[in-house]
Amino acid sequence: MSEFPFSKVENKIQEKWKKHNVFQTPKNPKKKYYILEMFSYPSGDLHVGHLRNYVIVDLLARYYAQKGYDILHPIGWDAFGLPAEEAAIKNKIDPETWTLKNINTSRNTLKSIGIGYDWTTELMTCSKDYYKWTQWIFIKLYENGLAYRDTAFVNWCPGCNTVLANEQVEEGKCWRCHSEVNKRELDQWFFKITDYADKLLEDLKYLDGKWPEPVITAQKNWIGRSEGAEVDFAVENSDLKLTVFTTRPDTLWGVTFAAIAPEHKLLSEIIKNSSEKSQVDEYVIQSLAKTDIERTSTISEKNGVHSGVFLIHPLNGDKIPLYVCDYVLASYGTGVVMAVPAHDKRDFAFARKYDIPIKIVIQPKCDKLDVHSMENAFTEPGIMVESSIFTGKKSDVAIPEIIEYLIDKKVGRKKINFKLHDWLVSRQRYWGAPIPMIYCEKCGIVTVPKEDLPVTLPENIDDYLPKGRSVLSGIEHFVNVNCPKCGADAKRDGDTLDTFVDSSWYHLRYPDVKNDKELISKGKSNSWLPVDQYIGGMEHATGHLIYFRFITKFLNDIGVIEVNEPAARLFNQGMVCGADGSVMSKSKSNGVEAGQFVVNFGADVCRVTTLFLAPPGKDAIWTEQGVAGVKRFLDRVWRLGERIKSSSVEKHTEMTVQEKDLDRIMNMTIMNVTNDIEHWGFNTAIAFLMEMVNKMVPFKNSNSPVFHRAYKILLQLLAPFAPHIAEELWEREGNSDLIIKSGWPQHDSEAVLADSEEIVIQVNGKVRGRIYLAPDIGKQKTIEKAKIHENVSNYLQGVKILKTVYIEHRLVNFVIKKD
Ligand code: ANZ
Ligand code: ZN
Ligand code: ZN
Repeated sequence: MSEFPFSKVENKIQEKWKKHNVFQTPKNPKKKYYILEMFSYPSGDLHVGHLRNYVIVDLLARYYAQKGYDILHPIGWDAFGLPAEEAAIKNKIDPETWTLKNINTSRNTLKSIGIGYDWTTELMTCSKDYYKWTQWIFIKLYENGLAYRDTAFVNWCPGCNTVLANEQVEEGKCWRCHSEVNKRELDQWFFKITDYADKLLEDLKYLDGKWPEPVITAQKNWIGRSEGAEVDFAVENSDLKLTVFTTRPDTLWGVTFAAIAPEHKLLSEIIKNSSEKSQVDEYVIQSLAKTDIERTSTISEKNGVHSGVFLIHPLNGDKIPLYVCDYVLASYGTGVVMAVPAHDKRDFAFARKYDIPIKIVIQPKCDKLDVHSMENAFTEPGIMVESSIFTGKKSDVAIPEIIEYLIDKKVGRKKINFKLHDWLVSRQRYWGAPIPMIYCEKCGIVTVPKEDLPVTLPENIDDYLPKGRSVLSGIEHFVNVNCPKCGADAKRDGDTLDTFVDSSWYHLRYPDVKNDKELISKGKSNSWLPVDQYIGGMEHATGHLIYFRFITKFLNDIGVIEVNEPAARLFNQGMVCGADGSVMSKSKSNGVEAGQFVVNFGADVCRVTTLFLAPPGKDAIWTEQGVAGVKRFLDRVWRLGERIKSSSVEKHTEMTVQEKDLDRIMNMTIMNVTNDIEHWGFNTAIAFLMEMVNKMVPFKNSNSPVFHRAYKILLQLLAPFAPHIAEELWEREGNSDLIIKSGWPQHDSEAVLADSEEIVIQVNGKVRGRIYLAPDIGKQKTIEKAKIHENVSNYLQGVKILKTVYIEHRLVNFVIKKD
């Protein structure tokens, strides 16, 4: 039995595509579709797990192209960053050589599986004509007051010898090398992303239903909006005051102590004459060695020391002892907390431990609390007691009135806080975009003039090893410059930018990669933005995906682009695991090397296996049986092609019973495959194609016009999944044009309707999907099928289904609880 001769065919077809320039981006798109996978890190050898993302994106690009859309499907490399540098230090080659070599390897693999990129768009963040614009964005942010320098306690990774952004610290450890992160006080550059906190949160509503719910929720929590008040407390025997942030101004009369963060800027000033100074100093040193997680963990016991200083309650004049406590974070709110043991669990435990008085100011409606018998804080709303003029009021209702009262007395104000912090962007490492700033003794901080951009990274340096200070700051010919304003001797900034800055805007460059006058022209921006479909891993929910939205919004605000969100739709693909069940990775050596796999089995087997393993959103296990099954399928398609080749088409006559059956199956397949592609059911789409082939193989009459038509349709439907074999067989059918230009088949609803019915699936009354089922399938099966529908299942993840409405032959509606 003959097999698909992939090694002969695939190369030839790739050459044919190249000759026809099929994947070139159209100049003036009418119906545009911009599809993008998350930026690739050039790690060199790719394993088949890496390919999932590329293959999914390519499938959609080809599908939409076949449907007549104008496609932008670009490729580029997130080429700066630590791994290149570490490899350089280890192997004594420079990071650029290492990076370019790796890009070359990855690029060849992607070419060998025939991904349809427009290679003229290829960009890399380490090239001068790219990072020129990264630096330009930095300067624009600076000019708009959104980039600033500040001394701050920052996350320091001793393993990487550099600072990290909050988003790069995972459970107190470095996201890259997993060293324990500690705090260091350093002068650093920040982007003021907090100015965009409100917009980043507000605009999530536009992404509802278009971005995965877990990403939206993760962003909401990360931004962490919290409404409350700031209240000023005077420091006793001093002119200083401390401001607290509280979400519970209704508990103000119950404050019995206050707590300040160990890193608070005023702390040393406040305790300078205190009798407790030495014990506070010691406590501060201990706290800084801890991670934020350790400090705020709900299981560890809260501790602190008395500062020896008292605050004055702004409303009743009480003397309030001030403690220094490491559970108070300097980076949130004001770094000072008014503590109300009766109504806050943490304060309650602390008060019991240090024997601090507890004062009840909110009573439950029915019960009556007593300080001595209380076993925990009462944190619910209730009726205010012993609270001056507010006594007797409902606590939650009184909050706005209390804030008015504070404003009136000039001791407080309404305040909205965000958990989101400003984005720390300077790094002390070599392999990144230099920060385009100059320090002049006379002029202060001066930006590099636009015509002098890019500030290029010095090449061939002796030592890439950071020594607790920036690598670049040790390179004389780099740091010493003349001030662009006054000409005097000045110094360049020696830090480089976090690579997340590079990847925050790359999607804006692809439509206009060659433009050396602007980041993107108005015309290109209007033609192509935003990205229509973005695809990548869930792990970027609160890092890259927040930066990417922030920079897009900023560039929109200063008129560079017209869009306000970077990507209209987002899809999170799952991971690919090796045969051992754990995620494929180089370090675990459970990866199947992609280049070699393609040599052994061919690109199409590789693609279809990847897509057939599991729904794209779920994790999948790569197995040899999976590969073998797919190979068998493509070989059968190939043999169908040989049968067709040696047959001739009969004149159309009245359809036989078998022909009617095949015609119906063909129409069902068109409908199901189309529907599944649109709803992320690539694996089930392949299953439908397999079923169709299974029906065609035993079909007796090779000369039947219906058989020939079904075969043609099969090739068209198969093309986005297995483009090489489909193209070759299409050519053998005598078609002069490429299959991608042949259009997408339409099903004949009458032929289909004869046998199945459409069921609409809703979640809370909104249509989230459709399935086609045999009329006699019954209630239970229908509901089961509806639940696992790819799109619908996204909405049902982690929520409680309160009720399932079923209307026979028509509809399933899941009523869920949303919190
Ligand atoms: C008094 C109070 C009484 C509070 C009460 C709560 C309950 P969210 O919702 O997360 O914004 N807080 C303020 N700044 C803090 C900091 N830097 N580190 C640790 N805790 C801090 O929480 C705000 C509440 O967390 C604030 O309201 C404050 O305690 C505390 F019955 O003030 B509250
Ligand atoms: Zn590290
Ligand atoms: Zn100057």
